[in-house]
This record gives sequence, structure tokens and C-alpha cells, in this order.
Amino acid sequence: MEKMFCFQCEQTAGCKSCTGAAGVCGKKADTAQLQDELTGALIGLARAIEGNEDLVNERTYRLIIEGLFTTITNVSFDNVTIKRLIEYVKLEKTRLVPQCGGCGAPCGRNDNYDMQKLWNADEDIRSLKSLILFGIRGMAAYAYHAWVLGYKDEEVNSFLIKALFTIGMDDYGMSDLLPIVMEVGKINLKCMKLLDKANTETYGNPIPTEVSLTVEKGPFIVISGHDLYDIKQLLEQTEGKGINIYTHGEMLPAHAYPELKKYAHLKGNFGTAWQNQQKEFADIPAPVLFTTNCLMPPKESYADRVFTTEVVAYSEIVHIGENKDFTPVIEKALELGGYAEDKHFTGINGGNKVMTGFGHNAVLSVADKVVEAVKSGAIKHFFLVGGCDGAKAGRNYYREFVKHTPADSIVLTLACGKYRFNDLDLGTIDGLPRIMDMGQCNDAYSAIKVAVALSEAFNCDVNELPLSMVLSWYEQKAVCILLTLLHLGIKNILLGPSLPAFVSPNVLNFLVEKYNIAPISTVEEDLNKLLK
Ligand code: SF4
Ligand code: SF3
Repeated sequence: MEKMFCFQCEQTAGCKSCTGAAGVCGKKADTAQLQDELTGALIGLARAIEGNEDLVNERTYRLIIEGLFTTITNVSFDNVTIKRLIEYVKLEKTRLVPQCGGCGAPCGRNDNYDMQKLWNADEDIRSLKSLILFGIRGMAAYAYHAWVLGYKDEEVNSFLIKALFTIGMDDYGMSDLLPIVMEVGKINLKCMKLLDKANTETYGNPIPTEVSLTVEKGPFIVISGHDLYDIKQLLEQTEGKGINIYTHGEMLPAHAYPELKKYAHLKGNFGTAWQNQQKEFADIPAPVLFTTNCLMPPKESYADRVFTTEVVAYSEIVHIGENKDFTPVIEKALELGGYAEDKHFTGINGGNKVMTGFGHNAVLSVADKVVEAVKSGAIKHFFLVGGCDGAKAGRNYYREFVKHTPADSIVLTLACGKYRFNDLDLGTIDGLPRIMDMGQCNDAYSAIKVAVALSEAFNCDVNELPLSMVLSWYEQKAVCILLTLLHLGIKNILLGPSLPAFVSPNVLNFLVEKYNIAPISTVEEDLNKLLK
């Protein structure tokens, strides 16, 4: 089969959909079809759960979370693992409704869902169901990271089932679907809170930390993705072995957590955002471990140095299983040996260091100072410039935007889009750095906490604060975060670099009318508008 349909990410072909033999991300048509089959099987499982809720257990939830996470952009390119998951879902369904398999007169009640029905549905229905599906895919990734640290939430897990069930309902109209779209945002807030609790209770509250971009001589390992449990295991297993660890992409905020930063061999950050990996990894004398998205198809020049773990997978790339034995990665690091001399890298703007660790705890601990600076007029505006990075040239907008923010403004940021500007030195206001990196995309929770605290301090609605949100999206975690912001009633968000292909004109109209959401335009125009 050489055909696919996928339009879940920002780089979808022609800003419409990937429909050929492979997607822009490199996902092949057969993999896309298997991901559809897996999603259809999960909807079948959700149907089988209805009326059998008492049979649902941790295994059911784990399968649903893992299945959804697997289908996020740049997570799994491996048909074998997707087929295995489909098989597990089938077995779980048989456990819930054993009578169905042997029924002589099947009623179809627990059937798997044919995703073609969704892709060929009326465009508004398809749009709303896509918001639900892509939103819960993103949410499942956060639920997964919390789960590996032992943190689970019944309401989050049950909602994933409800949302899957909803996607399979062919007779649901816009008025049925819209409340569930908003509920994705509500439950994702709970899920991000859960992950924040998991991360901070396990590794401590992030502390503002300067991170070097220099790679010291000798063997090293680069670790990418969002999974703090994985970096902790890797740090433990490499301690005392003469191997240094460097973060990449969304792993950068790991440097700020006390229980991770205590390792002296966690040295710095390598490279920039995910879309540059094929260039940046081409000749590094070190292995790279991917713990979540964003994995791009590895080039031959470095494929033998790439390792995956957890849900991330790529055929013929060595996968580290649940036992978390990183020996193959460690051996590769020792074999390659690293650089002979310290290698001085810079960020996109020529800076040789970046700062991270401005989570809610760090920012709120200086809340008095912030409030005072606003009252005295030293700080006149806050910008949240956050979200995903990506390959489009138009994304330079975010760098230019930050460069042109007035000197009396603070830029809060999070997720991998920050690599466009996080090495800039924009100075300080009353000792507060003008750029504050709040962490990974899930740390949007920190930004929300800070916004709510500011609105309480000034006794006003969040929308009345001198705070503007200028967001960038690429994959499905950005979808659930956007829905959370809308659930909180946040208006006037600017979104780029382009609007999602799966938002139909009618759904867009609704978002514009209710939330005044708008696409980014030019830096000058947007800054003028936001600072008015
Ligand atoms: Fe295309 Fe994005 Fe889907 Fe990949 S994930 S196939 S690039 S829409
Ligand atoms: Fe980036 Fe993939 Fe979205 Fe977690 S690493 S933000 S794109």
C-alpha cells in the first residue's frame, strides 16, 4: 500500500495533508496506515470498555496511553512495535468482551473503528474530532512521563477513553463534539499539573541554571527528548565512567532539577532544536539517545550512533528496553571517544551559553520583585513566546520578535522553539533576566501558574494583564496546550508559523469569534498590536 492520509502536524505537505508514499516527516505510508489501525483498535477498546468499566485496570490504561503516544509525530517509525501494540490492544479487548470473538451474530458494537470514516467525514466534524484526537495524543505523552515516575490520575485516564469513544461516534454533530474539544483542554491542565508534580517531587523544583554549549574533550553521550526518568538512569549508569552527558532539544531543562544537576558529569547542552539534528549529528564522535519526539529518520552517516528508548522507535536502530540497561550506549561512547579537545559551539545567535530553570517555583519566589517592577513601570509588558520549533524559514519570526521586544519587557519561554533566541543576551530588569526559560512544553503549566498569580496580584482577569502569548506549534502536544489555554479563557493568542490544516474555516471562525485567536503576521505589526 502506497497511500496515506495524515495532517496532524504543522509541516504537513502543502499545508494540507500528506497523502503520498511518505510524509514530510519521513513516515512511510504503511507506518501511517498501521498508526491508523492502532488508533482504530484503541477506539474499539474504548467501545468494549463501555459497560465493562469494572474490568478496566492499569494495563488497560497503560496500553491506551502508550498507543496514543506512539502515534505522535516523530515518535515511532517502526512497524514491528506498532503491530505488537495492535496485538496487545486486541488481546485486551478480548479480555473485556470475550464473548464477542466467538459470537455467531456480531452486532458490531465493539468493532474497531475505520479511520477512513474520520478522514472522509464532513470537514467540520473531521476538524473537531481531529482536535480531540491530536489533543489526546499530546496529553497521553505527558501522562506517560508522569506514569513512569509513578504518578497516575484516574480522571485523566478515564477521559482518554471517553475521547476515543467520541471519535468513533459517527452520528455526533458539532454541538456534541465542541464541549469535548474544550474538555481536552481542561483535562490536559490536570495532566500537566500531574507531570509537574511528578517531576518536581521526584527531582526537586528547578533552579535557574546557566548551561554551557561547550563540549569538553573525551567520551560523551547526547540525550534528547522529554523523559527525565531516562536521563536520571543514564546519569546513574555513567557516573564515574569518564563519560560526560549533554542534553539536546527538550532535555535542556533537566539541568535545572536539583536531583539531576547534582551529577558533575551533566556538563552542558549540544545542538539546537530537533529539525537541525540531521546536520548537527552528522559527524559527532558520540552516541545520541532519543527518549521521545522529535526523532527524524537518521542519516546513514550517523545511524549507527543513534539509540531509542521508551515509545520512540525506528526500524534497525538499537532500542533500549524497559530494563533501562544503557550498556550499548555507554560502550558506543567509549568506542567513539568524543572530541580530542574541548569543542566550543554556539547557539543560533552566536551565544556560548543558555539559561534555564525559571519554573513556577523560581518565578513565584521573586513574585514581590516582579510585582514591584510592574508597579514602578520598570516592567511594562510580558510576552510568552513559546512552543515548538520546526523547519520552516518563517519561524525566524520568533527570533526577530524576541529581538525587537522593548527593553522594559520580559520574555517567558518554553519548549524547543526557544532555540531561536535562547542564546541572546537581552540583559536584565532589576536583576531579573529579560528571557526566562520555564522549561519543556509541558511546563506551560508553569506559565499558567505565573499568569494566574499575576492576575491575583493585580486583582484582574488574566486577559487584562500586560501579557501577550505568541505561540509556535508543530506537533500534537502543542494542540493540547492550546486547548488548555482556550479552556482557561485566554484570548488574543497569536499562533504560527501557519494555522493547523485540520482546523476548518467554520471551526476557525468559532475560535476567532470566541477567543480572538489570530495567525502571526509581521514582527512590527504584531508588536504594535500587542503593545497598544
Ligand atoms: Fe505529514 Fe506531519 Fe503526518 Fe508526518 S506527521 S505524515 S509530516 S502530517
Ligand atoms: Fe519540540 Fe518536538 Fe514540540 Fe516539547 S521537541 S516541543 S516539536
